[in-house]
Amino acid sequence: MARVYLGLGSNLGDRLALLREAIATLRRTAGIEFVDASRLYETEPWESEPGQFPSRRDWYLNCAVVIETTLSPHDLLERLQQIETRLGRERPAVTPEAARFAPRTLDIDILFYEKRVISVPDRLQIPHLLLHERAFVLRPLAELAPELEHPTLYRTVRELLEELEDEHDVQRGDYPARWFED
Ligand code: A4P
Ligand code: MG
Repeated sequence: MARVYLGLGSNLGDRLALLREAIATLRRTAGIEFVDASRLYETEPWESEPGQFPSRRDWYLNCAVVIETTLSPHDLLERLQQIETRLGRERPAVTPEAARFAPRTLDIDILFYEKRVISVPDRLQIPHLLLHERAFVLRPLAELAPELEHPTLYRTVRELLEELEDEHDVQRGDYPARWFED
């Protein structure tokens, strides 16, 4: 079994229901064992200028999740993309850059897969290429794995968070700690 950290985000529709459904689906997926999830965070869209979207309606709900899996990194990515699609992510056929930052119902990124370093450009990069620049990833991740060391930056999640310069607002949401349980 490999220990894997995921980043989940949603900024469209019933974000809480989507994230709960994502966890429920992970729990049912063969080859995946759900271990734990962080609290939920209300986060300012990272692609915007800090303060550009004062309305919380445009913000993301983000969390980090830890799973154990027997799936290979590529098989896991495929499975996670199926979950994204099933939970109704809209992928508008516009330019790749616009599609990248379009509102999405659900986005699941693989942050860490054990200590593996994988680089298949445009297909699979592990650790996730931007995780160390993003408070919306590091804040929830630090709840689950503060001492986890980034395999190429040689900094723990806690250190990355301490050294982070990300002006985007990240606030712990007003949800129960065990929001993902019935
Ligand atoms: N891919 C490569 N490596 C990975 C990986 N480690 N995990 C490839 C998952 N996917 C990976 O992803 C695009 C391609 O990345 C996939 O085909 C896969 O082969 P995608 O999920 O189709 O598209 P995306 O999510 O729009 O792209 P990406 O790169 O995940 O976008 P970002 O940069 O993560 O943008 N602001 C806040 N506050 N909170 C958010 O959650 N999310 C985004 C998504 C932007 N701003 C945000 C948030
Ligand atoms: Mg993604």
